[in-house]
Amino acid sequence: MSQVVIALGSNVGDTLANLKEAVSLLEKEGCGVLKKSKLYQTEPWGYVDQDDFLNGAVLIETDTPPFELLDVTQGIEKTMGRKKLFLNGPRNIDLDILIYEDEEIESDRLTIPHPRIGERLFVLRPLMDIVPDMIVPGLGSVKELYDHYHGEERVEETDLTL
Ligand code: PH2
Ligand code: MG
Ligand code: MG
Repeated sequence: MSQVVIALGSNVGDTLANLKEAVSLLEKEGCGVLKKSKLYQTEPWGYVDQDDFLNGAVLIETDTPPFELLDVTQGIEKTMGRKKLFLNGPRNIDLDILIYEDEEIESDRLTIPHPRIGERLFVLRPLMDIVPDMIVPGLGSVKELYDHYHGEERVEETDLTL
């Protein structure tokens, strides 16, 4: 079994229901959910003229190898009716494989670990809830990345739960 961290985001429709549905579809696909982060209301990063996101992350264990897991996450996005809009634009569901054990993969389809983990508080903050001591291959521990973060993104803890 491999341990994998997946980031979840939504800013269209019933965002909480969307994140919950995505997690339950991951479970149906054989991913065991070991930890769930708190959920955060976050300002949109990259393209600002859109609603706030609801972001979180889960730690799962799975036997599915990285590229097949990408097929799974993209299949879930498709099942949930995600439309291809534009880069960094609004979306009802986004599932990003952030960390896959100690794998370092760079291909057109998939880059692991996610190259900008350390620059995005909407990613780092949920990771601090579930895997503060995890080493992000090539980058250091989650806690180190969090301590070095010097941006000013608005990320507010909510009392919503996955
Ligand atoms: N996802 C993006 C682009 N911008 N901003 C926030 N706050 N949260 C996201 O999940 C997010 C984003 C592209 O996937
Ligand atoms: Mg994303
Ligand atoms: Mg994505």
